[in-house]
Amino acid sequence: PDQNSESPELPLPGGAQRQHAQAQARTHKTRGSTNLRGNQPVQSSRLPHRDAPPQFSTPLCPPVSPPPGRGDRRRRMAAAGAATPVGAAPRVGLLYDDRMCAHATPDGEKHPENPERLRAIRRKLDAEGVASRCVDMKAKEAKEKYIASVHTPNHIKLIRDISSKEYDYRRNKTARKFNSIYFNEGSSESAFLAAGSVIEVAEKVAAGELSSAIALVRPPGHHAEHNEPMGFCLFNNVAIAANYLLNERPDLGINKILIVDWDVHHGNGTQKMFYSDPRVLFFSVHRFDYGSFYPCEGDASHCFIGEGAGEGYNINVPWEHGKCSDADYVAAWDHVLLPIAEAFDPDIILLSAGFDAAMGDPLGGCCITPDGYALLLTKLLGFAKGRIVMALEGGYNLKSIANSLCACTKVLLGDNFTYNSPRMQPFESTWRVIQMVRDELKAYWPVLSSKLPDNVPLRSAPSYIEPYASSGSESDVEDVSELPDAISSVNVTQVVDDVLSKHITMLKLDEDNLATKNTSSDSVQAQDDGPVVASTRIYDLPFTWRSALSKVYVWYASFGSNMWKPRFLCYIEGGKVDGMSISCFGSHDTSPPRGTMWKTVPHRLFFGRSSTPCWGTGGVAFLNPEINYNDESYVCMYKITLEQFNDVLFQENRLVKDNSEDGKLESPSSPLIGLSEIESVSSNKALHLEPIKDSWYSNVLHLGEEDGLPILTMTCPSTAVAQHKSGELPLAPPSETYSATLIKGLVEGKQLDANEAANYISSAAARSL
Ligand code: Q9C
Ligand code: ZN
Repeated sequence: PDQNSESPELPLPGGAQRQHAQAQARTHKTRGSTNLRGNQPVQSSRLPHRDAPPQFSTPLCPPVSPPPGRGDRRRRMAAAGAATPVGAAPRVGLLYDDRMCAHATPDGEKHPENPERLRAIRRKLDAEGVASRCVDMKAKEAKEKYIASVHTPNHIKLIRDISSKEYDYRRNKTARKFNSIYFNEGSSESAFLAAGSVIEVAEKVAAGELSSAIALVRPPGHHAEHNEPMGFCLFNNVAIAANYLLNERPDLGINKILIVDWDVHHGNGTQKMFYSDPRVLFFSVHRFDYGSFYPCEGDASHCFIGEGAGEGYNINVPWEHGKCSDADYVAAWDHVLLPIAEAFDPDIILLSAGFDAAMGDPLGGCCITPDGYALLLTKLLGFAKGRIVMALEGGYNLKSIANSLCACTKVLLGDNFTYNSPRMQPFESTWRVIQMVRDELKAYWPVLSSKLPDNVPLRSAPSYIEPYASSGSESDVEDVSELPDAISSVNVTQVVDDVLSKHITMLKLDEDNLATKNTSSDSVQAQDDGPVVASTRIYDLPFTWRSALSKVYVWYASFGSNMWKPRFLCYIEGGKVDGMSISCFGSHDTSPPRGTMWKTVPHRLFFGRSSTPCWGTGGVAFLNPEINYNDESYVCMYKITLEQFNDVLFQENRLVKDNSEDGKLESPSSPLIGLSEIESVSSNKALHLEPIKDSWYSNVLHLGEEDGLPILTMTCPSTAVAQHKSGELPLAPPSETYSATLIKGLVEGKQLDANEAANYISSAAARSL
């Protein structure tokens, strides 16, 4: 049947999924002859065409197929020769250990990666009576020699010593040298326990003593690199366990490991550790947002497929934006992960189980439901005789992680479940991403060469990335004349095509560069740096986020000197105007605003700080981030791209540097406001930018919407307002020249006459906060 006509319908009772399981068991039994590498992907051509729907279940939305019930699963596992005897309940290891709660912020500062995460999960598993059905396990510290298979001696020494007394004075300073890392007196022990715990459960599952297992560990691991902690991760727990099985325990017969990383962030550390290792197939599905989502590295893109013997064994599914749901993940499973897993035929699956793609997560911005996680996990149980080891990575909404993990535990315990979450469609972008990934990998996994179903119902991208399409409602916009023609007909597909075609150009460029590098006489340097890694820097990130954000429009609302357009244009075009003592660098994209518009907002305007390099002595304008309906402040709004908004934000916060050596400008390599930040500022109204928390304008406010685009401004955080109130920070009237600039803005913008404008400024300067 045409699977498209099937898709909107309810689960086929016992249908596709069971077929899948049976096919699974068959192929496991029949697979015997392997070629040289033992796991050559080409094998898959002999297998049933697993990715051709409907046989391979859902073409798009989740639950065309219910997961198998208890009985089905036992039968399947028995057929596949699973450790669990027929009729016996699966033995599921559950490792929880309070000692991993010792790692916490040094001064009790709030942090999403905190000890409550483990406790919340444990409470839920207890309350649901799920924990008592599992095999209780305790943590063991990892031996250094095992950690040494993925980390440098220096790194191990740092993590071992960081909690010692000798570090008391420089612990915080050391933490600041790394990206998104904190340490306290408990960090060392927790880190060694987390790594040891995953080893412990993986060994038991590999040995068949357990059917599957869950290690509730923290700190998480998948961002940790060879020689540095990163992204809340100290040791790469999953990578250490994988190496332990492969290198230390040949007796257990684990020769091929599938690592599935469904944390919302890219598993950059894990990817690197197995990049040229064909024994480990690494699959990561994550938000990429064209390179603007943490960790903001190009190697999260789909072009990073591994190298040398490991070519084809690294798979990235990089989402283009947030709001991805069960449907998107199921599509990635059905059309990328499962067909490859089938061909790879792992001996065990290690799951980097972050739950920050869960609905309600404060960092992830996606919306996987607990049922969604259960379904994804169920689909994995068909491989490796059900030997799955889950290791916690991220996940920051306590309720979401507890519910999701509970649903997963029940799946491992063999409980029957029916998918009950609302059915959604995958995004258009999901289909495109999946196709890109398949194209990139089909040479290695022929099963991916088949055509994806067409005419599937698809959701269009979330509105915050819908580029501006001229709507005809521009009567309010004053300078429509400035609208370049080019922008009027842009659509999402266009945006993506642009990014991709440029991307392809970059690829070619880079290959050329490499070729010249390798043959030129200065290849001496390349030797010094170790082997030239052909895969690095192919994806030019600054370029990528810029080209993506250059198609997204926002209204930037100015309330200070930027209200005078010639002064604002300095941030776009560079240069300076009357009253400014230093020049602006300008934006990367120097095209003028697509529109200008005035509004008043219910926030208090005040003047604080006592001088600036640009305007000299006197306070500068801030908007109190707190809403107060008794206040009315003028804002002049410019319709600019999100790329330009970031450039303005960089300049306002002095993040652009003049690199004196070559005279080149240096600005941050990743945006402060990417698509996910637009998302979070739109729902939370304000976003205090962590990376620049000590800068003056580190707080981005969402002041509403105009023609479907967010109105954003930048001001101080509310902590600074409190300091201004207490006198810790000065309130000061603006200098003559600065206030003259604001007045010119209000007058030339036809909001007030000169007198009114002067009054507006002086009364704002005179009022107390
Ligand atoms: N704009 C894990 O989920 N965020 N780590 C930094 C910078 C760091 C997440 C934000 C997120 C790390 C294991
Ligand atoms: Zn994460």
